[in-house]
Amino acid sequence: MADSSVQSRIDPFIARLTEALGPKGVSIDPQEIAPHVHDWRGRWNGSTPVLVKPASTEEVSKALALAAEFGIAVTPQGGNSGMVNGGVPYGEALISLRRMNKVREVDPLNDAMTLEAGVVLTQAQEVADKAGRLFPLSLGSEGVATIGGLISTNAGGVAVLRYGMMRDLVLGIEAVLPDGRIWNGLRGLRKDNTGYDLKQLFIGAEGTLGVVTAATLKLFPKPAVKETAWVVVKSPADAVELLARARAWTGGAVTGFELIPAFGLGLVLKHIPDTRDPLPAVAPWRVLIELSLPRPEGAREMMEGLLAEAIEAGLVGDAAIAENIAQSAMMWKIRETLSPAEKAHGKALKHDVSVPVSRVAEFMERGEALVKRMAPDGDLIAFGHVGDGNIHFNVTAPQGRDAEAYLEGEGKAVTQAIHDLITELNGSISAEHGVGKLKRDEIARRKSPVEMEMMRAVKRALDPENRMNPGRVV
Ligand code: 2HG
Ligand code: ZN
Repeated sequence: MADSSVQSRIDPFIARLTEALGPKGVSIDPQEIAPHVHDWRGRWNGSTPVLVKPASTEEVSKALALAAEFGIAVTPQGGNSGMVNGGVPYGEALISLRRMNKVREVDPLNDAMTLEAGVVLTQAQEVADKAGRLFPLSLGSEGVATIGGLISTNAGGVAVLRYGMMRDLVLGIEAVLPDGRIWNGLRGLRKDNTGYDLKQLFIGAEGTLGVVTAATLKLFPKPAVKETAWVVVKSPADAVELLARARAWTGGAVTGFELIPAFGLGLVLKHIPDTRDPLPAVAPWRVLIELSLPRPEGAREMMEGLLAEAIEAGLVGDAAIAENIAQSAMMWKIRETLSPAEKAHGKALKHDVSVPVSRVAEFMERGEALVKRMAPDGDLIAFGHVGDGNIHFNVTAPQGRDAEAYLEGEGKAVTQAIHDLITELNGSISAEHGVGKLKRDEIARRKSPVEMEMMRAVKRALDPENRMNPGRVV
């Protein structure tokens, strides 16, 4: 985007955009643009000549058709809460979908709702709730993350164990192709075997194939009651064993099962206001368990029985069951603020990895030994979705060192060693957060040539000019 021929096309492009979308739909105001061109963790700073703010699918279509006409590359953006440098523009025109925030339809009998891309996740949860249903996706940034971004990154979060990733929650999508054509694939069908499932291509594509403008999402019965427990365990191996027992004991009612290290808990208590340890203990790990049940009767007894049996079996040292919503909210707050607490502690090498659940314990043991050897002065903060085999295995730069230099320099060898271990264990080096610019080279190195060639073929077929979020994913 830096070459002068692009520069000369930008001004007429912006003029035509403004004609097509009106002044509300286009901004070149540096102040308005500023929050869109760096990420929330402050690691990446980009730039854009223009912020496009369409209010409808037709406006997205017009904007992309003009971008095609003028040969301008485009970066789509939702809530800008991504983790892999996927939504920050580097000279591309930036399309923010936030003004597209309408609820198009709620269909309780079909357990479905159709929302525009800019609807924020907490709003989506509320829409479902008002209809007497549950939209189960739940994650730390739910107050800012948008449906379009969550689809484009195939978001995960803390309920994947029971309800799956975003990919599993989408029945249909509407998307605008790089040339401006609109594809209305908003089908609310559970069964549709009419060829390739094209919506799945756009889910997790990080805006590299087109712009997702709306989606039909699955709804679920609203649980009548949730039981939350804070459980002290001595090892990830015991946590995994506890999960298997919890699932069997409750007949599949486990909706949350999150691993929290004592060190991370300490960071939360230190950096996040109004937090309190639910059950002070010396053991190195905690597990947050949530059960969701259709009826209150017997719910508490179910959790108590599970924990009593696990204590008896030596898997659990101690446990506290939340007595009320405030207590369970505190437990969840600790879990959800691990990431910001880690950020307050210092910049970290982020490893969003997964292995089969049966290999989590081995990964944790070998990974910990590796960090002790290669980064003895860094802090390991390993936490997260143990029930999905997905651990955020983060390592901070050693105290007193220039963190950025470490992350860009010798820290890279630590990442390589962790990724080698993950590869050996048949895992993924990006379980949840996606690829972006951050892991683009890494997936190209680690996926087989045939897999990369299929991905590139899809990209070429839909975006032959490579104008959609170029330099991300493939
Ligand atoms: C979480 O599970 C998020 O809290 C963020 O995916 C993880 O900061 C991280 O590494
Ligand atoms: Zn996560």
